[in-house]
Amino acid sequence: MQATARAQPNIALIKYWGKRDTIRNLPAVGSISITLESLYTETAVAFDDSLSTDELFINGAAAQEALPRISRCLDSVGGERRARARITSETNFPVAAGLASSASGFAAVVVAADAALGLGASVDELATLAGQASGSAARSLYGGFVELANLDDGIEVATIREPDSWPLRVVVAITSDARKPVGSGEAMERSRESSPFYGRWIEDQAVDLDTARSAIASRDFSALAEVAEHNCLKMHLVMWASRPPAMYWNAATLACMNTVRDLRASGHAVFFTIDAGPQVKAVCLPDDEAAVREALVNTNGVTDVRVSGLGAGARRIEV
Ligand code: 2P0
Repeated sequence: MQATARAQPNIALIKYWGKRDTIRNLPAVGSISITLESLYTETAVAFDDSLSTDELFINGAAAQEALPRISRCLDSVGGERRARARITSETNFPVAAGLASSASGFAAVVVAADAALGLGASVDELATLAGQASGSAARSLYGGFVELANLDDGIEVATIREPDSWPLRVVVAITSDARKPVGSGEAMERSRESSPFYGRWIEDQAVDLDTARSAIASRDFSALAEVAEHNCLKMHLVMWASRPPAMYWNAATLACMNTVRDLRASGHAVFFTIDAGPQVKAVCLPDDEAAVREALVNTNGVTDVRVSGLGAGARRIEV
């Protein structure tokens, strides 16, 4: 009745922003991401008939606020009549600060709960359950380059390129470890309801997905760089034009974007992407990693830099 899973966050290159069904948490658009290797969440789930409520600990502290979503996610795996559970989660990076902790968190929970209950659900089934809890979590069930496609009645997630066959590197510049001012779920709904650019964002996504898929298939770094930065900036402008606006950047976020553009102008293969938080993820070729890391460490306002390759999907681990 107990199991532990490890999952890594993923970084979307073509972003998920907006929901078409808030009850089932279905995304309004498809997305393409890369699963990281060296940032991770490890989650133990222990079902225990003697517990009267679920209990959640994140990095050693009781996390009451996050419990209702985790409990609903466990219900979706084990049914509402399941035993209550003690969930213990450890991450090696800041939580809820735009580093996709909900993606690795929910991916780890569904894998650990399925294993603890001995259910043997398929990876596809677990991705759907993780996606109901948090849209981006569905992608962390898979490794390498991952596409989440919208079906008429759900989602389909798959690895479209293995990590070893195009080993990009990601340099994450951390500019703040404060919790985000507004959760991404709420900010997405604001965008849908009030951003004048939302309709255009949804319409254009298929073209960006096609461009990125081709660039990944042919390992065309500059084509991927161009479409990923464009898609990222477009998503943020949808948020900025919402009422009230959702703005996740700080001054250091902009400084990092300039650092990345300067690096590219001087011949380095690197592009940036930014999610619902102020951190900047610089994606580069292995030969450019040292220069990118050095430049970001020396950018004003950067408090920490983490480097990662591309990694595997969520899986059970023995502890
Ligand atoms: C993404 N983000 O594709 C986009 C880009 C943030 C910006 O998915 O409401 O935590 O739980 O389904 O997955 C963050 O939102 O949203 C996210 P919910 P989630 O990675």
